[in-house]
Amino acid sequence: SGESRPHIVLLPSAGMGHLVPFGRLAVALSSTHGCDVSMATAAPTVSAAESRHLEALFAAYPSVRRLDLQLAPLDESQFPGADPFFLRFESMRRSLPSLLGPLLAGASASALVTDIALSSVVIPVARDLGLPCHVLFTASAAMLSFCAHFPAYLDANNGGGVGDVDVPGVYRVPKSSIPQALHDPNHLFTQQFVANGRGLVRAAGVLVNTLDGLEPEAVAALRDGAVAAGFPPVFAVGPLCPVTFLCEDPESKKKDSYYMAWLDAQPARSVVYVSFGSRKALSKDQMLELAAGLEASGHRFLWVVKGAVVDKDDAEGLADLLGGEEFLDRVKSRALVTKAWVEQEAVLRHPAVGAFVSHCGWNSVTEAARSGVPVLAWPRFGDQRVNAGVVARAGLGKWVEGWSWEGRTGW
Ligand code: BUP
Repeated sequence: SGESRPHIVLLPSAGMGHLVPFGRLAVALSSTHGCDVSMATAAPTVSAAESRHLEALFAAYPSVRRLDLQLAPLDESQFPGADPFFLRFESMRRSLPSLLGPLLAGASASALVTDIALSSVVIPVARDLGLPCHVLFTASAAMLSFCAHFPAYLDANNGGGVGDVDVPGVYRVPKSSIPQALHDPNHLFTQQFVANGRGLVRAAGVLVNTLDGLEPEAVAALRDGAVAAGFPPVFAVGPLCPVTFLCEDPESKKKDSYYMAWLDAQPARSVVYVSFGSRKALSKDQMLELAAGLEASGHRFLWVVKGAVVDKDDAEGLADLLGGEEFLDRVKSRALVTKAWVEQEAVLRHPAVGAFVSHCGWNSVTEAARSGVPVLAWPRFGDQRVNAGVVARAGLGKWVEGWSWEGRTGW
């Protein structure tokens, strides 16, 4: 690479919802925009899916360099019951101030792009090192506007409980759509989220994986300072282009993408693809109820089942998760149910897929938008209800707000 190529160092946090867009940005900067690119990652990753994704990325794109972060151990007993991905955010946030200087001194970086989850600790360090620091916001612009405004809302609210939040220039985020953790000011995620929201104004710019046409109000309000005065430039860089390597479960690779072969055998637009993301598992009761609903629908379906929060802990067999072999037997002529990782973006582009029942993780929404598959939004946690609002407003699909995750038996 020539001396004049800028060298961009990327700092993703944890979880596939964060890593996937960082991988896409790395490949775009390196292959399309003529930049040298390094990505800093910490091993072992929280999930096996992340490790496989990173290995496939670095193997397929050797021009993207890997920088290893040696994180200091975190005393997890301080955070009983915390989500393992939030714990990784925290250990990165605590380690990065001392790790970044030495890491970047050897890397002759021109600029940094940090994940939003790390941004309030990375931006000040970058500033001390004289490096411009951009933030990659991996969720929607609607969520970015909420994140930028929420600290001011809390300040004005003076310790009162969190209710509906009017994001200036954007719209009202009803109390029911606010990520559950944010109702508790002492929650680890709330402390990270508020610090990151406050710190955003000091970034050199914010990249968001959306496009103006999808979220015109939020992008405009961020850019014209309605959400937060002095907000840095906002670049709607989405939907980030999927990279073309395959990152499948080794088991499914052996079977040569059995799910793509299965899709090949189905009529055009006849299959409902069902996935609720990589971060949280459904409860057993929810799974049984969903199975009953899918069966009763009479449609063909491809359902990706998750049995645990972190895939490494997901030992239970499919039949056990679904209460026995009977359901699988009854639907096998028109359904494929799998616990393995599928290449979702390729699934959504397959002509047999006609609809996507989705939790509305933001990457899933952008992939559906890119492939033109309508979404039936069934959000569960975190930013998903805000994203489902974008789906409904932008006409990407439907959100039946009355559908909850509480069942007849009150689980
Ligand atoms: Br599960 C699964 N295959 O089997 P989201 C997910 N994905 O390719 P999440 C697969 O992981 P956060 C699978 O295409 C998307 O790019 C999917 O990100 C891919 O949701 C990514 O949609 C998942 O944002 O993360 O996992 O809930 O909570 O961080 O949004």
